[in-house]
Amino acid sequence: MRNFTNVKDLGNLNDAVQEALEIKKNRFAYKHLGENKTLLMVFFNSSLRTRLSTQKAGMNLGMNTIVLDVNQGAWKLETERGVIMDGDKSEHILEAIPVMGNYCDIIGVRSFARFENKTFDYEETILNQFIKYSGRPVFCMETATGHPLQSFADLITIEEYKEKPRPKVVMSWAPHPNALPQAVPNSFADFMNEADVDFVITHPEGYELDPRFVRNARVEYDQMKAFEGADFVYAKNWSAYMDPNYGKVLNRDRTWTVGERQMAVTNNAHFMHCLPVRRNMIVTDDVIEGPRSLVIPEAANREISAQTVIKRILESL
Ligand code: AN0
Ligand code: CP
Repeated sequence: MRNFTNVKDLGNLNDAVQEALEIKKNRFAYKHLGENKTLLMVFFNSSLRTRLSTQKAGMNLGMNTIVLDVNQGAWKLETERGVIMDGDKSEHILEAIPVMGNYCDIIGVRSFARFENKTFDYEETILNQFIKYSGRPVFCMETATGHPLQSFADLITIEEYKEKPRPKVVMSWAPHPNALPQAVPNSFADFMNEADVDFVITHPEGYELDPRFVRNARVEYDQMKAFEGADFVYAKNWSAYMDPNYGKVLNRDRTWTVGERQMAVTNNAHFMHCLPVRRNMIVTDDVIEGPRSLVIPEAANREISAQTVIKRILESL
């Protein structure tokens, strides 16, 4: 694998999950692969899990890791070509990227949607600039439209906890005070559409996601109906995708907050969320602390998804 930007880069998904589960049994088995190799992780946005789990994954593989927080200590970067740089940006990303490429063997990028220009976001302009100009393999650590390392970890978690061959997985919108990206729900839909699950998406009207990610998934506007018989509930907030409301918060309706009322109609479902989560907006204290909550094992599997991806990239160098 050269670059990792979406589910298709993993090839056969079942094989990828099995490989991840093998790695989990002995995470130091490939320590020789990364010897004298450097992983650079570039963050344009905050992170707890991605930062720690990906760094740990690189170390498990014997790599040296460098982390750059672009907005804390680096020069402010211009990203649009053709701009007269007489403002507050000291450096252009078109120089910064090849310079970064010189100091490493693999680059991970975190760069959220900006909601200023839907085309700029949905063409994955920043991620593609890294792919084109760094001269290095690049992987997505949540960029404008996707978070495949998260969804891969989610799928590994579902594989570990499922109690039937083809579980019902329901992804539910839930309220949040701020405008969040569609990256996590886009990727989760992408992975669930490829996995052997019965996949349902539920959200209020106006929160329809990009049809390229939804594909043939069932969309149910009645949250209680969607939750009936669910084996896994995957909660997430996202801002509107559809024009003219792209990037907007349309409502903060807390009847959508996942609580005992909704969980009661499920098949004793496991609760999932990628974290960070706002309690009593997205999910109640009782549900996230309850015995069916998987938020901690899910986060733990971020190390495993990252290690599987970095291992495959190292093998292709
Ligand atoms: C981000 C998001 O919703 O995309 C990161 C989640 C992994 N969440 C926040 O910014 C709160
Ligand atoms: N789930 C996730 O990617 O968390 P961070 O934003 O803390 O990395």
